Amino acid sequence: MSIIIKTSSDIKASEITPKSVYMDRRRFMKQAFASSLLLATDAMLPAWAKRWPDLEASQFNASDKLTPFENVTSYNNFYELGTGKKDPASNASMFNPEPWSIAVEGECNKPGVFNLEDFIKPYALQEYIYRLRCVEGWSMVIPWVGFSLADMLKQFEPNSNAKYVEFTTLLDKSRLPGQARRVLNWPYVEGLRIDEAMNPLPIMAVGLYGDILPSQNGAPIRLVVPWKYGFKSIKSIVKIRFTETQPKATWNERAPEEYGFYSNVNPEVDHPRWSQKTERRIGEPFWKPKHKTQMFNGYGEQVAHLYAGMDLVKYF
Ligand SMILES: Nc1nc2c(c(=O)[nH]1)N[C@H]1C(S)=C(S)[C@@H](COP(=O)(O)O)O[C@H]1N2
Ligand SMILES: [Mo]
Repeated sequence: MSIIIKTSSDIKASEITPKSVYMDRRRFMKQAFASSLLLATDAMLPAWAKRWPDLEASQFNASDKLTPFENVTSYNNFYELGTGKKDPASNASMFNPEPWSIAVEGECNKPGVFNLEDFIKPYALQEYIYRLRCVEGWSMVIPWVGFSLADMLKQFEPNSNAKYVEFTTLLDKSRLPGQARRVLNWPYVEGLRIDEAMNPLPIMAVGLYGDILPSQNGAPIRLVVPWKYGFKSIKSIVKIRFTETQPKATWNERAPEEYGFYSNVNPEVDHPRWSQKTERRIGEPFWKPKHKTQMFNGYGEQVAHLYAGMDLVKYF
């Protein structure tokens, strides 16, 4: 198995999208964001969205070639904005992620409701280059902007009853029109065991490619859990709840025989409809060979201990 954990300084310069492209993108996106809010100027963007010219690289970065921005933002699963892969991008302008607040509830000493800016303020944002591996058999390599989920959760002082963390997406048909159709039980809910959530890998992402998250990728704030299938990385989060019992995760509830609660990337355990042995890298030409899917998406060193003694065929 190849080692994928590298710092970004180990990555060949040719493999990285040049910073100038980031910065152009950033300018473009700011304009797009501002115009979607009917704001005229850059100066009116929220303060948290202005401070990412030179992000420090995470120590867990994957060494794969980045998936182009165009693919990352036009091939999406976000059923609240439509079930087709191109729907979330074409419907993105319907979803205005301003204003935004996040409620933290449940088994903790310091619950509260926070506006997005206050919620993000305590954390140093970093760039995390993580593969997102969808259970459907495709993957992308995305330079996220975010901060450690564990650092964030600790601020709220979970108590000893906090065995799990539950995350909930915004429920609002007027902003997420896909919720008018009952393709899933809305709102979208996901969950992690508390020790998984406290691992240093998962992040709360507020951006990609050096800028704020486009709506289709889960604006303004989402989870990214790099050793699990994509559907665990819940988008557009409005509620975080510490619970004693296992959260009723949307896809797990919908079809438990297809989508397990754990959903760790595992090439040995196939989904009933899709092999998990290989993955098609979005944005690569069709004639390029598929990539071998790695156990825990390559992060075994960081996370295998969480499942010591567990039957990963039963607890898939
Ligand atoms: N709220 C919400 N979160 C979601 C989804 C969704 O439909 N709704 N789709 C999931 C799935 S199946 C995947 S593969 C990833 C896709 O993230 P991306 O579009 O940023 O690549 O988001 C996940 N998070
Ligand atoms: Mo997915």
